[in-house]
Amino acid sequence: MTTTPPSSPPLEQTAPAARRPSLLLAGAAGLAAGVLALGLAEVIAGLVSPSAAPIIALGDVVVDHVPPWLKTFAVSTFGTHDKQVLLATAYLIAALFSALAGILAVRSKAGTWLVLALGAVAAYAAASRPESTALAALPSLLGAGVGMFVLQRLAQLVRDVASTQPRTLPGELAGRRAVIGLSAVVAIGAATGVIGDWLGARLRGATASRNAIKLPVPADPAPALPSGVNVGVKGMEPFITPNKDFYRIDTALSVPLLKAESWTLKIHGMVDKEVTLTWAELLAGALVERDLTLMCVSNEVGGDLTSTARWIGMPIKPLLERAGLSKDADMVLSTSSDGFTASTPLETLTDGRDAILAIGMNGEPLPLEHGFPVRMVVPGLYGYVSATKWVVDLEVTRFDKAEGYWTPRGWSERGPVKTGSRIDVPSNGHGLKAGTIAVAGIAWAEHRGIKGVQVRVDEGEWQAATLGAEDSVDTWRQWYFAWDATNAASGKHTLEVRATDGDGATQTSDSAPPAPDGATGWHRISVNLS
Ligand SMILES: Nc1nc2c(c(=O)[nH]1)N[C@H]1C(S)=C(S)[C@@H](COP(=O)(O)O)O[C@H]1N2
Ligand SMILES: [Mo]
Repeated sequence: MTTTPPSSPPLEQTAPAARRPSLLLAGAAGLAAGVLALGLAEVIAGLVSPSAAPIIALGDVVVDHVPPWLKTFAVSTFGTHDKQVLLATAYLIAALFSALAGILAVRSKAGTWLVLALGAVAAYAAASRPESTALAALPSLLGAGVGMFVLQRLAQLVRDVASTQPRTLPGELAGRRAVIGLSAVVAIGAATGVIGDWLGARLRGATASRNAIKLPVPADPAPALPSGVNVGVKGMEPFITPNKDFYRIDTALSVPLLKAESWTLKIHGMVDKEVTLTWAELLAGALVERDLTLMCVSNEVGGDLTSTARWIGMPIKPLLERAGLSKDADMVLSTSSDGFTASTPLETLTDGRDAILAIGMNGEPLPLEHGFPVRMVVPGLYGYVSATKWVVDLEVTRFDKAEGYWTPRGWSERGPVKTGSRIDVPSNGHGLKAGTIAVAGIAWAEHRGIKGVQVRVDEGEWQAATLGAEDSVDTWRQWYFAWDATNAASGKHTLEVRATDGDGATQTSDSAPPAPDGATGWHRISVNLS
């Protein structure tokens, strides 16, 4: 490597123009500034509110405004991973914008203006969330400010690399230095973001609050599970779903982090007097323990958006009675700390079924992502109109005065669970040996119970399956059918299932999609015999 004394410039440098700054380096500079800005914003969001982080805030706006068909598409395509897909897409878009800002910044002021504009949009999105204060704008604004400053510096670095001024470092060395500098900025930014997330969770103290809780012994405990609720067929899910396997559906891109000690629930609206319930009062109340199955309205025929847990909670009915219900009220609008709402028919909260404010799930305080510290569970209704997690407010109102989150998005204002059934074993498309084949699955008709399940092979006669023991009318029920396929021809065979509920009504064969009020149709699988 040679450095040339200024007195005798090499030939090519006598040409007037400096080299054009490298696009790649400029893009990388933008990316580095972007990572740092977002990382810093994450830290500040950790202090202010996790949902105030720019990507989360923008993502939440998207979640709230996606057209119903896209939401349905996302859930059916990505299942419960729709959130991860949305966040990954958001980060990808942020990366593209950052690179663009870098490329612009090397040439003009436009790059820094772009960062400011993005920051302002994110700040606005964060501040306009239902639960937000103006403070929520801070992470995006400070992130953008630092991003602009760093971007200017990095853009200068890129221009330096490109310049062929004799006194500067030779291009190659400067290039290497730039790469090291950019990598350092990216590393610092990423580390800041991770630390920010961790710090935020710690400061909020939700986990510490949860760990400190000792669940009270319920005044009205659930009886032991009847033996035989599990039919004991290999491949079946357990009757009670472990918390870690319990399906999760919600609109929250960042899990609300509440502390039990500071939780309150306000009951107001069409009542004689407002009631505010505290955590201490809830714990000291007469709690019940119940096994209840939860079901998502988005569940497709054959889908897995349903689980069962043993819940501990406070019955909602006495609470409403304490507040004094107006005769004209017909709905309770429950609201979560992050602004989600559900419209629950008042009669389902007062007709004696086990509608509860749950605090315990399978012997533990509610997991953070399942609504810690308190959620609603109402037997017989899909989750979107009843199972509000992180619940903080109950407004007694009317269906003609208010609506829940999903109603204007194309879902029915009321959502009683439809009778359904599913074949879990064998799995669809499975290859099997001729012989006696164990067919098993679940059936549900929450709050009506299951009276019978039938199976048919290759559209033949319907045959009765053997039911597992019933836990309660509010839980799913397993079933089992021994298919004598000893003499069945080899090749493809279909299996179908249908359930009859406690009122004697048999599941309809009509196929309907989940929207607007729950999928219908018989679950059908095929298997290959050899
Ligand atoms: N705060 C809040 N609660 C919510 C939701 C939500 O988006 N936000 N989704 C509801 C829906 S659609 C369902 S199916 C259930 C799912 O509860 P889980 O995640 O504990 O299974 O929660 C309900 N409660
Ligand atoms: Mo749902």
